[in-house]
Amino acid sequence: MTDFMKEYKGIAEQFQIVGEVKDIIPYGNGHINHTFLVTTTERRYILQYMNTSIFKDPVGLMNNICYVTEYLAENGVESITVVKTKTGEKFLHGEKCYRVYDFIENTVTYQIVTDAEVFKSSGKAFGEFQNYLAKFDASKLVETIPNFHHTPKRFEAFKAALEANVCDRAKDCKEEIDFILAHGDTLSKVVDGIADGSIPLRVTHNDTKLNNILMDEKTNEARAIVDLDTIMPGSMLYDFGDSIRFGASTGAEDEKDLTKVHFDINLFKAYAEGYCGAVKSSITEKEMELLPYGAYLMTIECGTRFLTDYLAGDTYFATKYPEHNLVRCRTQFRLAAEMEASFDEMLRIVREACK
Ligand code: ADP
Ligand code: GN1
Ligand code: MG
Repeated sequence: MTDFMKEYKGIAEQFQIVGEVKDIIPYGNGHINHTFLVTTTERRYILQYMNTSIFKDPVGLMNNICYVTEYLAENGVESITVVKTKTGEKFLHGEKCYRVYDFIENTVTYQIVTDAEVFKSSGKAFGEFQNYLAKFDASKLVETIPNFHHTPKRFEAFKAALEANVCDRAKDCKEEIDFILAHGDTLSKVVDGIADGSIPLRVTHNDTKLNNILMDEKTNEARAIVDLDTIMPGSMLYDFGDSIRFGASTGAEDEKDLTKVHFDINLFKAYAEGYCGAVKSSITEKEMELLPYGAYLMTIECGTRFLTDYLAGDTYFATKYPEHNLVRCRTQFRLAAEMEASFDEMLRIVREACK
C-alpha cells in the first residue's frame, strides 16, 4: 500500500463506513475539493478533502448541506447522503477537514454535452431542484462564499489582480483583459434587480454545471444533484446561466482550440425547454426576460474569475498546467461574445419554453 493510500485509509476509517477499505483513488473533475473514490469490501464512498481556504466556515457549510439534504430526503428527492464520523460529527475537523458521502451508484457525469436530450433532462432536474427548495427556510443557511455571484465585485477583484500583476502574466493575456474591460458596464443587472426587489431572492444551487449532476447510467435521466457547497440565497438567473455557460458549448470548458468552441443555440433550446418547463409556474416575467442575459452574465463572470486566478497565480481553481486558467477564460469569453449576438433568438426560445 502506498503512503498516500495509508494516509487516506486512516482518514476513511474514522467515518462510519461499512466494510474494510480496499482501494482509494482520485475521482471526478471538480475544481475545488480533492475528491476520492473509496472502495470497501462492502460498498463505495466519496471522500473529500475539503477546500477550507475557499470555504472558510466548514461547520456552517456542512450544516447547510445537512439541512438541505435532510429536507430533500423528507420530500422524497434523492441527493447526497452525509456519512458521519465515528464520533457522530458531520465531518472530520482538524488541521485539514474531510467528509464522506455515500457513492451514488449506477450513475455517470458528463464533462461536455454529447446529447441534447441529456442536457434537457439536466435542465428539468435543476428546475425541479429549485421548486423543491422554494419552501425551504433560507434563514437556516449561512452564506458559504460571500458575494459569490456578485459579478461587479468579481470585476473589481479582476482589476485588483491586474493592478497587482503578481506573476507578471498580464502581458500574456492582453486580448482577454481588453475584452473584460470593455464589458465592465454590462455586469450589474442582476445584483441591481435583487437590490431593488425586482428580481426575487430564492434558494439556489449556484454551481449548476453538468458535472454536478449525476445521470442514470442506463436511462441517462437525471438522478441526483451533487456539489451542494454553494447552496445559498441567490437568483435563478445564476443557476440557469451557469448551466448554459458550461453545457451549451460545442467544446469543453478548457478546449485549447477556439475554432471548436461555439455557443450552440440548439443546446440552449434543449436546456431552456427542460428548465423553463419545470419553473414556468413560479418564474416572474422579469426573470424570464433576463434568462438570456443570465447566460451571458454567468459566462463572462466565470471567464473573469478564471482570468483573475490566472493573474493571481492559480490560487483558487485546480489547474493541470500553467495556462489552464487562461485557456478556460478564453472559452468563456468566446461563448459570451457569441451569446451577445444571439440575445433575440434566445429570448424567443425562452418565451416559447415558458408558455
Ligand atoms: P468539487 O467541489 O471539487 O467540484 P464535487 O463535490 O463536485 O467537487 O465532486 C467532484 C465529482 O465527484 C462530481 O463532479 C461527481 O462526478 C462526483 N461525485 C460527487 N459526489 C458524488 C456522490 N455522492 N456519488 C457519486 N459521485 C459523486
Ligand atoms: C467550480 O466546484 P466545481 O468544480 O463544481 C466553481 C464554480 C465555477 C466552476 C467552473 C465553489 O465548480 O463556481 O463555475 O468551478 N465552484 C466554486 O468550472 O467556486
Ligand atoms: Mg463540482
